[in-house]
Amino acid sequence: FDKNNITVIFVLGGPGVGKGTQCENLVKDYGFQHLSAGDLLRAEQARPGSEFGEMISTYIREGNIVPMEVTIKLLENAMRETINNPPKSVGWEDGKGRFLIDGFPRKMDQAIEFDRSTCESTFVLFFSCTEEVMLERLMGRAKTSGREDDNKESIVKRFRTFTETSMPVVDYYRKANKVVEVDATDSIPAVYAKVKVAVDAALA
Ligand code: UP5
Ligand code: MG
Repeated sequence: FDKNNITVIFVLGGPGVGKGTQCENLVKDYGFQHLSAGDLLRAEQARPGSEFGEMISTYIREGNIVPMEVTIKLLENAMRETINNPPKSVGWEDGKGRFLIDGFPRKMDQAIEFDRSTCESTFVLFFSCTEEVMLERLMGRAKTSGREDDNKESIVKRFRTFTETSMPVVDYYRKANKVVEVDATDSIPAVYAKVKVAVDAALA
């Protein structure tokens, strides 16, 4: 596909900070196609006959980052599929398109490879709050999510991977002046109000 017609926003932040929740809001108002790397990996894991199923399951339970070849291929396939069958929503007129890539890139090798070979992001929306707040949100969601990694043991590992492996990616984009940081401690609507200001500025 033609990178010049595509707007990509990376949505980053710790486990349970609210990336998926805020992306849903943005989809409604701005017509973004929302691609969560974690959701794509979980779908691949559940796909009958997938050669990666077991491997993905182990990585996710341990809070580790799945090798980038798998994740990048899933993202590219999903992007291509959307571009070939574009939604009839704002932002998708005249062959143009816009994506929110949620929870990716979360390791330096992924960031460099995706920027080089797939597409660069317009900016990075980075949500921050304390681990205490994230833990509370994840334990709340655990009651209904059915996610294999929504348990105390996996959550602690996810926090560590985020700090050690994913924060360097945020810092890398910060140096490139691409990061818009939004404090995600407030209520969902209050956070979204700040997100809208950031996105309006970026798309202007
Ligand atoms: N909630 C949300 N916002 C709130 C607010 N402002 N106030 C009060 N409550 C709020 O939200 C979590 C919960 O909090 C929900 O119940 C929500 O209602 C509430 P959600 O929007 O789901 O948070 P999100 O940040 O999306 O949390 P998620 O658990 O999805 O983040 P992770 O980054 O941990 O998970 P992800 O699915 O991205 O990745 C999972 C795993 O996949 C990784 O650990 C890794 O093993 C693997 N992975 C890779 O290997 N490579 C990748 O590139 C990506 C993932
Ligand atoms: Mg999510």
